[in-house]
Amino acid sequence: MARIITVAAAQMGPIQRSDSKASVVARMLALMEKAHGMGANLIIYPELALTTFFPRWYFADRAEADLWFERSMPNSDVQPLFDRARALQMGMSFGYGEITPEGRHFNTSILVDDLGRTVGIYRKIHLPGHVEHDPQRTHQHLEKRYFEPGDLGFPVWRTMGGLFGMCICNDRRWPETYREMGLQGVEMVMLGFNTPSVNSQRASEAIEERMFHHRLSLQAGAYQNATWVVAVAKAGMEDGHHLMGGTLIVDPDGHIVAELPGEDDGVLVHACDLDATRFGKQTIFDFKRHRRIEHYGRITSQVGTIEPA
Ligand code: CDT
Repeated sequence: MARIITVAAAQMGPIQRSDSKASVVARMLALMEKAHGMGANLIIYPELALTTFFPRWYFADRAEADLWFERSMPNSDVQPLFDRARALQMGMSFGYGEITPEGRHFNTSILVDDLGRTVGIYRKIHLPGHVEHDPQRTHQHLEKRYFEPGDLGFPVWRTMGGLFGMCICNDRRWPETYREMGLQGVEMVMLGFNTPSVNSQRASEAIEERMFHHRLSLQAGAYQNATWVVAVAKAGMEDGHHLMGGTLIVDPDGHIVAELPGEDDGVLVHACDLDATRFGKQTIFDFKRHRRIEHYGRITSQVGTIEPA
């Protein structure tokens, strides 16, 4: 029997720096209602879904950026989302800036099940960009300034009838991300992203090329680990900077089965059969039979490239 989860990838248009959190939550609630009307039982929102992509702003005093972070989750600002998702019996995932009671900062996503229980959080591991203001770039990308690398690894949770994992934006470009989850049998990888449509260090790398790398990474990760991948954009012109769209769903054979056009708030719904992961996991990517870990030592013992003499 098929194990169907009907997933809604809830793309968000731009969030300006001046937008209130209440207005953002109202937009997320509208997307949730739409997703419910389309039969979804799991809704996935983007990375840093509650705010503008604030790592593009340089604050000499890092503490000034703390206003973009959440000190607890849920909290009164987002409680309406949790309440409505639970009433609709819809699972939910979204990204936010997390500040812990000890004052640590992470780029985080939460997963809540269809009964309103927090299943777990994931903290972004691959942080792109730089620490200090860089005048050579056309725009700043200061994730390394405002966040610590995640400290929770890549967990996979058994919930809502399947095996679910999360990653965030730049993580999707790294094969290790998917393989860590693949080795735990993941059946659906959920991720949100904020991707500038131009490379800040190479103007010739524009949206077509960026979209190509986006799809390439997601499709390879899905195929090589026989898993569904759901990728959700925050898109459009945000505070004068353009973020690309590209919200899409990839099946466990690596095919894009649904893709949302445009850069506005919108919902992409697809019925995903988690049993469609079985064939790949039992044949060409049956890790137990085929992996040769005696030859993979560099992957965990070495960070950068070391060329032969
Ligand atoms: N949010 C995020 O991780 N964005 C990056 C931009 C890379 S350019 C510094 C991405 O990989 O899409």
